[in-house]
Amino acid sequence: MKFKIFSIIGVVLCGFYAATASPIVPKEFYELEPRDEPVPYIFDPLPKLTDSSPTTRYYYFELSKTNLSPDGFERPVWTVNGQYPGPLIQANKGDRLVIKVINSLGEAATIHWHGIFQRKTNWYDGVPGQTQCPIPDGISFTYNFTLDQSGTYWYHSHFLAQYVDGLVGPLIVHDSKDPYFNYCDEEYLITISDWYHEPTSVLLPLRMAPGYTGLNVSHVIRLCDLCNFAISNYIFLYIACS
Ligand SMILES: *[C@@H]1O[C@H](CO)[C@@H](O)[C@H](O)[C@H]1NC(C)=O
Ligand SMILES: *[C@@H]1O[C@H](CO)[C@@H](O)[C@H](O)[C@H]1NC(C)=O
Ligand SMILES: [Cu+2]
Repeated sequence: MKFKIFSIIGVVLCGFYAATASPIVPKEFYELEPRDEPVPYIFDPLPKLTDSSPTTRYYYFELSKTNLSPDGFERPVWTVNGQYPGPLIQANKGDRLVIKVINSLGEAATIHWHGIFQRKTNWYDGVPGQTQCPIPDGISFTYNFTLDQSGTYWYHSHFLAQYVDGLVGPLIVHDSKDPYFNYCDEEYLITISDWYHEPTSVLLPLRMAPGYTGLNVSHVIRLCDLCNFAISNYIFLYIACS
């Protein structure tokens, strides 16, 4: 039986917040299971989750600016663990995620878990100036929340326009009751976003200026062009990270 599924996550425009709250230094630093090895997931099947659930899944995110060339043009990229897009987070519905974020960017940051309900853990939603103070440079902050939903999501910085500079990654929540669970051989994940050669310190003032009529998009990569190939018995998860 052949079929195709496109789980397309709608683009939600997240505002740019530049909150100036006082730094909060956590009382204790937790030692978490490191999960910082690069996981190749573009055009590789999604690694299968074998752990029994519900469980707590620990991740370690070090934010840093790293020179990368995602389209052949080298520029500083705002990364998680030196990777763009950021490392894959995979879990099952009902699991708890504990993600220790260490900010080594040289500037403040937060991570927002896009689409996650955060019921009863609103303070881990990662929106600076609304649900938390920005994580200052050199400081860590541990997010800790449960997943009572399933689907194809992503995470991104919610501070200034850092996610346009690369601070994004996929977040997949599986469901043991997924009706397509036994119908596909593999699942593939593709993230789609605009990409610029100029940092947002240049782009953002242009975007916010009166009379803005659109950026010069001659540098935008069209990753969608890569998605136009034959598939069968695969589930493709598309995440629009813009
Ligand atoms: C995460 O939150 C749960 C529930 O409040 C708590 O029991 C656990 O200790 C927390 N873990 C960390 C590492 O903060
Ligand atoms: C847009 O960028 C390209 C490449 O740098 C340049 O050749 C072109 O003149 C720019 N167009 C405008 C309207 O600025
Ligand atoms: Cu978002």
